[in-house]
Amino acid sequence: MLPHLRLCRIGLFLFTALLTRLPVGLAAETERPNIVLVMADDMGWGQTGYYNHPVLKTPNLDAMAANGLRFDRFYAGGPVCSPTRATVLTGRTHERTGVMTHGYALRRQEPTIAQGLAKAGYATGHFGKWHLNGLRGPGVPVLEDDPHSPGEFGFQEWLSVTNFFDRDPILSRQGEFEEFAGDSSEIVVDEALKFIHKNAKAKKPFFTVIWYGTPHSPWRAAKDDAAQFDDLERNSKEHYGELVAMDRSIGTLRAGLKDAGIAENTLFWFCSDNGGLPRITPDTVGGLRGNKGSLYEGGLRVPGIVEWPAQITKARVTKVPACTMDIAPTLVDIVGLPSDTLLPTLDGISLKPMFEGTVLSRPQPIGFRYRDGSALTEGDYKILALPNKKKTRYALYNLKDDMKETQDLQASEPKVFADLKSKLDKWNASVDRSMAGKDYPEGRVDPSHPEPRYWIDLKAYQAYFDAWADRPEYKSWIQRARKKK
Ligand SMILES: [Ca+2]
Repeated sequence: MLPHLRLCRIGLFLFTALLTRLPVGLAAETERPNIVLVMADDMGWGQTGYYNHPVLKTPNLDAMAANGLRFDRFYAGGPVCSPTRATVLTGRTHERTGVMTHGYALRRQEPTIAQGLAKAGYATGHFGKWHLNGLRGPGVPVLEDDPHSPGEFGFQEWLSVTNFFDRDPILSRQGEFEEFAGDSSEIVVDEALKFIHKNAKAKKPFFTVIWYGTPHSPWRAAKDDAAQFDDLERNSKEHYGELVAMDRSIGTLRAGLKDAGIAENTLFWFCSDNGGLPRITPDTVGGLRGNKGSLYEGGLRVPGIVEWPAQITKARVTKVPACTMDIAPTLVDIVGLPSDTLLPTLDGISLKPMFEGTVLSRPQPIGFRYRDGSALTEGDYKILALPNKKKTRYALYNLKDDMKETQDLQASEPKVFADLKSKLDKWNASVDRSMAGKDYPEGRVDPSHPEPRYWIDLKAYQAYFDAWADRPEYKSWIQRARKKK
């Protein structure tokens, strides 16, 4: 048995402190918070100023961390992008939701937190990369009648693109295509702020989701943003330049919330969708093992910060593991949504007690699955089960002593290994049941659920080939599609 469950008992001192603060707490409880979820695309754990990155400065993320709760062990639900996006919206590990890897559509049978919040009277908006509609290839504007658009999953307003996007993108405003100029992060933040200000003025609580296209390839930064990285090779220079703009847009967003007078009771949650990229220098993952696509820490561990001045009144850093599956259950708890808002088989837990500072450890493990491999972390330990030819190769690491996962402890700590292996087996069996559709009222997966496709194969997008033939992000794809015909 692992010593993982240690709830901190609130002492008399803390209790008194809470009582004296009651009026503030009560007000915050009766006034539902605004919610802003912001996610980077491929930003690694090491790529922040607060972890002393050797070349990148992130003054705005640093300020956010210095005013909120910083997670030092925050995990993306999957080691690549669509999977993690599915976990954010459902509170479930991605294979339960049908999102096996990038470019898979989220099953329409999955209830989302956006639907729950919309039903409870929140204004809901999605801005940026979507990648839950089953389309592969560089991001194109989402079609109005796409059965897997953000609108179909609870977002009343959306300005969205199917996948990664860069400078001067075309985005889709609920099906209307609009061309923009400038850095992609700054564009989506400016548009999200219009939505935020409109709802703040109307005194309507809002749920704003901003999913950046940065620092995913292609890497094209503004000259001024990239200039400070002149010593780096081209890709790294542009990659880091994009992160400078992204961090600036975080500053714009925080200032925008303050200007609207709503920063105090807005829960602002920042994270990345998977670990950092290889072949970028300096290192993106802060020395962890593995990169995007891996179940080692470098593929899963990402920056994570929650700022919510009304509830998180004292800045804190926590080493308690948390993950993107926790986001939806936390919001259900905080807003007081009905218990059937999400499916009952969840992988995430509410982190609300953590915001209140009363939790010192996580009451249940976190599991991960990707491409025939799986992993599970509980407390300081992590077990991995990775495919090795036709067998499974296991490993056990103590992340507290060995953050880089170099010392396999399965022989020296057989009890811990056996305990975690049995928990991993049980969790894997549960995910298998969900994959087969057993969590749905119908007891099976809707047979019309699509397989991933490339957008160049869709007639609706082929109509734009002439108009888009010279755009740098689509040029080679359109040429290839025309050759195939
Ligand atoms: Ca990504």
